[in-house]
Amino acid sequence: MRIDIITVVPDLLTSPFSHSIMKRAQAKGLLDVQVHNLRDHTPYKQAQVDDYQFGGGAGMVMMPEPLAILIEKLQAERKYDEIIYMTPDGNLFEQKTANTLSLKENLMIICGHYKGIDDRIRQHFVTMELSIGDYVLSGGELAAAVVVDAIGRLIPGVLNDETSALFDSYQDGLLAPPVYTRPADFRGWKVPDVLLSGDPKLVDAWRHEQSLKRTAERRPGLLSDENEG
Ligand code: 6GU
Repeated sequence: MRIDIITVVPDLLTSPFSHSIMKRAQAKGLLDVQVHNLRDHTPYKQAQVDDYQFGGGAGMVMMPEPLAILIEKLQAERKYDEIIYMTPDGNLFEQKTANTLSLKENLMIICGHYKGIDDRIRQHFVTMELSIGDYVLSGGELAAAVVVDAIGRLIPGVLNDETSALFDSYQDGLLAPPVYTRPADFRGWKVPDVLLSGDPKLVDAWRHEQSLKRTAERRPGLLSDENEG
């Protein structure tokens, strides 16, 4: 999968993809993340990419021209399955969104800054708008990093058995069970006996029961069809 990210703060997007699973996904050739500095593509003087908003009001708006130039340059190179705009008023990004997007070939992600991007770009280029939650970030970059990480680890071949996504919280609609490692007795705090039993059936049953218990306690809405809201 190839993901092109458009931003005015490319530095915010270097480290998130340079470690751990994202690093391995790229090393294996399964994921190619390209970060583009919008300022390198603006036709305006002094690398200008934003301007005052029509109608007045505080805050700058990202101008349509630099975005259109860069989007069309990329579109001329390959066909994009989705052109995603990261925005707090977008659709909530959930595991099922990540699952769907992980099967795509080419994604473009636009990170907004300031008051956001000129609405004509949203109307004429953007095909999907995503928010990562009900709070406001200074820009779309951290949200884009979250989305790319969540998608990237689901690309077939990225995770091995040990890191399998099958056991993730949310993947089956339940929260993950508690986990333990050595020592079996730490300061007198013991690991549940069943995990030391060596009986995989018992262990599976215990984990499932713990998942249900945690989900009921912490996120009861996940157990019903309705959203928790
Ligand atoms: Cl995608 N962008 C910004 N600026 N804030 C957010 C967000 C996105 N998702 C939640 N808050």
